[in-house]
Amino acid sequence: TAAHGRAALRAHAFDALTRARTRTLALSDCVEDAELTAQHSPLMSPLVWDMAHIGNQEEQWLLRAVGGRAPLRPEIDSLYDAFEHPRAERPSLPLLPPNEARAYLAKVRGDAFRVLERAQLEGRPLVADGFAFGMIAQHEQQHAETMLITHQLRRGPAALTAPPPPAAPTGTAALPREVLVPGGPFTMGTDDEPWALDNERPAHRRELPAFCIDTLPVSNGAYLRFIEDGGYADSRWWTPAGWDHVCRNGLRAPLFWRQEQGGWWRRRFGVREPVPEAEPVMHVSWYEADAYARWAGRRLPTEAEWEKAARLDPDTGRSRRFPWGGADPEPHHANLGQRHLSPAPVGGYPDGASALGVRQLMGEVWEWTSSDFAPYPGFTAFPYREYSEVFFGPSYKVLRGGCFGTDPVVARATFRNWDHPVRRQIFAGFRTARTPAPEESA
Ligand code: AVJ
Ligand code: FE
Repeated sequence: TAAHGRAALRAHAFDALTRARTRTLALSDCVEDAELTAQHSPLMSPLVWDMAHIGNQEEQWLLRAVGGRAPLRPEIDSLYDAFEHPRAERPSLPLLPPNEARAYLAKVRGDAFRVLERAQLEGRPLVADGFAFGMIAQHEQQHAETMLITHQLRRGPAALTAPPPPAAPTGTAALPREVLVPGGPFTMGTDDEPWALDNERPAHRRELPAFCIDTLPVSNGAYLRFIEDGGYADSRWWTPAGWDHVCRNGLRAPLFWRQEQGGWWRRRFGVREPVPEAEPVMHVSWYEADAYARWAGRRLPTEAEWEKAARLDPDTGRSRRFPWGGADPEPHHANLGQRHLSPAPVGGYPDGASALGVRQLMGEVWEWTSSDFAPYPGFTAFPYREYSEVFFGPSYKVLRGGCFGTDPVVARATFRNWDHPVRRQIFAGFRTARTPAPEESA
């Protein structure tokens, strides 16, 4: 019945919001207050800014827009407006101190649950299917991932712990290096995923020529061969902008890597360790991913190619919700949700492979694509232009698939992330692709 459906939707929204809050508080409570107000990198906000910004977005959408309530603290809105203050400047703002940020989060959440209890969850698009509640759960989880990035940039002893991800099953060395995706149309984007955000809509047909895509993400070991072959010193592999960037900044390895004692080491969440060769490479910019692909005689996949490889079921011609099918992500499908603090070795999670046999598309590392962030045909901004629309254009490249720190409420095969091509602090890696010769795809 409709009432039963609404009760299930309410419970689903309640769970998504509650899981997000548990994570936000865990990422805040594991360090001293002085570390919450400190700026660990000019690229990031102080953690205490993310905390109150999460509460402020929730207040604006769930209490004011859905609940029709008056502002609780209108004087703080501008402090937490991401467009008014760049990240580097946020530590010098009169931010709510940690105890006030926590109290504000708790007050807003209590009221939001009362709004959720009464909301009709049908009718106007903002509340239909619980969209606003799902959007705010996704917003909080996206900021929790941002806070996880801040933790990675922070110096000092480890504050986070988690068990290591599972080892890859035996036999991964025998997997084909790449998968041939047949030419033809597929459905990109979605109309019927209730909590999909504006930039994932509408569903539309895309016609793509045949292409080959890596079965697995590029590993640290493979990337080391690019470094050792002098890849960072050879302008042939780089776009002009990428070469300029590498030279100006003296880049010679992924962020957080150091060459010491005859080998490569990395710092990860406060722990120094040898670079594990079997893990997907991470903390590389788009420029580095693009250069590696050219050195390897290949290229990055386009965003449409990535989604087709992830979603196409060749038996039905239809696009799946997830690489493995229609089922919501479970721990055996993908390394998502910060259950672990690193990606799993390449070749893992066979249960999460796509119909065409491509592995680890969801979770592990965000994957750079060659595509600029652009609207789909028929795009309409909803519910606010500042979520996606103001970022469309050549300054941002699309990333797909989510990483080990992405919550399942965000990780959809249609979800689109984007960032500047120089960014390396995000948990991003890549896989490569190529266009086959005509006789290969016949
Ligand atoms: C989609 C991850 C690029 O963090 O800038 C958070 C998500 N938008 N608050 C970001 C977002 C507004 C966004 N990304
Ligand atoms: Fe935000």
